[in-house]
Amino acid sequence: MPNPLYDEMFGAHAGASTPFLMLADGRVVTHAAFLEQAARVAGALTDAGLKPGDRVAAQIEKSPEALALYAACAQAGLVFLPLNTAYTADELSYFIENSGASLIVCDASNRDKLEAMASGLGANVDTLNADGSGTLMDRAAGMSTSFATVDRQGDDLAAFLYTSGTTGRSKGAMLTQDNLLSNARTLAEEWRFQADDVLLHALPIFHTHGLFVATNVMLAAGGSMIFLPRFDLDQIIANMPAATSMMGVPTFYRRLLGDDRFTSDLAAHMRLFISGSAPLLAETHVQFETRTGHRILERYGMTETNMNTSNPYDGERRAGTVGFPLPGVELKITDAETGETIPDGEVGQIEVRGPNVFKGYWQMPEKTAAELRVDGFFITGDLGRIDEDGYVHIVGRNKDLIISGGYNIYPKEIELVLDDQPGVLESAVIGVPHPDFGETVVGVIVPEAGQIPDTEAMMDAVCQSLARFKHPRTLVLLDELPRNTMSKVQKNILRDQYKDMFAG
Ligand code: MLC
Ligand code: AMP
Repeated sequence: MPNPLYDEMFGAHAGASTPFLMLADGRVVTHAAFLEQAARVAGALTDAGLKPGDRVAAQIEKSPEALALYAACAQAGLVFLPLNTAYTADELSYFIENSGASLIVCDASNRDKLEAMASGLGANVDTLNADGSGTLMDRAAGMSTSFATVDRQGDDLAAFLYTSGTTGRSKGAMLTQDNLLSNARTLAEEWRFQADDVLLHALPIFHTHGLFVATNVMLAAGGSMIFLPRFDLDQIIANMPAATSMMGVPTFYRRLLGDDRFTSDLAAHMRLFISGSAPLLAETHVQFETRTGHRILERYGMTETNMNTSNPYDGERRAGTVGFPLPGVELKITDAETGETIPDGEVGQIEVRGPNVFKGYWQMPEKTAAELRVDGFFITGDLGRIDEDGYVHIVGRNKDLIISGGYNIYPKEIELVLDDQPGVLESAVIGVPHPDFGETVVGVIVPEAGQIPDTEAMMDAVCQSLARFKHPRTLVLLDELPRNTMSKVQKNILRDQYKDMFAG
């Protein structure tokens, strides 16, 4: 019996002495060594009593061992649940409780905090540190380098990724083996990745982009990755000569353009630059081409669907568009009220269907039903149109979402914290343009009558509850929020009012 994800992405490279990960310190991890490590970790996980279908939550730094944990989960039939390293204890406790994770893997520095939380939730804790040390690897060291791969079907769950929502409650997107596999195969082919490709990988590996797009595509192609712990300009520039390709969020490309060392000579040998997770300004696209002669290939996706569209590898990569639906992916623009498809050229909500689309939200049938139609179309919450040549343009969002440096931030989560603070009548959190992050967070506070809320104390409360990237860059006080005749807060007016606050 097979395990499609493990067999095709990982098992296919068993015994291969080809390079898989090239690390900043010069070490090279071959495919074979990586898979032996993963088998040991799979042994340690099952030895601890984990059964197929159990969830393994991981809040760990990027390292080869962290990636081996993902491979080990695939091999042992466990559901991998990676978590942003910036999440606070408050945020984590929700994910762990909601997912019913049996094991939490964390950095040793967080062990005490997580153990206290885990014991109440019936989960165990193991550690895995940035340098590859920790209790998980200690136990793995005593295991065999071969592990009997657990049988799985394509429809079985491979991963949960939590995504916030407009109500402020995060939802666990259930991704199947087929979701991940179908997208990896398609993207490797569409973007012409081969075994001799070397991807410059500076993205985090706890989200779709760094894990399922970048890593899975390289696994599907049998190529290698220069695996950097984070985006650092010096490291990117130093390593680019050894790479053939790079994937990044628009902030990566804006930062590269802001550095004089990033020249056409440095980029001349590169085969491909890919951007996604947030809108790439047409201006950045043009500046990049002027500087390097390369046209960035922009694609569009999301946690629930993996990748949906891409500009063409051959043919015109059109600035300000996200290209065409990928092979096997259907995309339509619909009227938000009626759900009917509207004519090309008109703006409506983007809906997608295909093997890439997730199975639903974990234990949230109403939310699943609200976004995933019975006919399989997923309502993305993005607004777009299809131009006369078939290119998809994303023109806005039907969801109250801010994207800062490629990270999603749902205003409701921050508003709930702000509204709770003394002296606050209500708040509205908005995204405004930011030269580095694309958008950044501004909190607008309406004080209770006669009160002057302590904004410093408010920021402390936000720090306590929410990850750093969600923190408002600034809080402004206003007598009242603009509302329409239905009493709905008009955030567009606020966004317009504060749009130049951080303009570059
Ligand atoms: C870091 N900070 C951020 C931030 N990243 N604040 C807002 N938005 C962000 N994205 C905080 C830091 O904690 C720091 O806090 C301060 O801002 C300045 O940090 P920095 O040193 O400038 O940031 P840096 O560490 O360089 O990180 C920026 C970044 C990083 C853009 C490199 O955020 C990043 O790697 N983003 C990629 C996100 C991603 O992979 N998204 C994919 C989601 S999947 P302090 O305390 O120092 O002030 C998806 C689907 C799809 O969306 O289609 O792909
Ligand atoms: P996430 O929920 O983190 O997966 O983020 C997905 C969202 O990011 C999408 O719904 C879009 O709003 C946005 N997104 C991803 N890629 C692009 C892109 N190329 N252009 C514009 N928005 C994008």
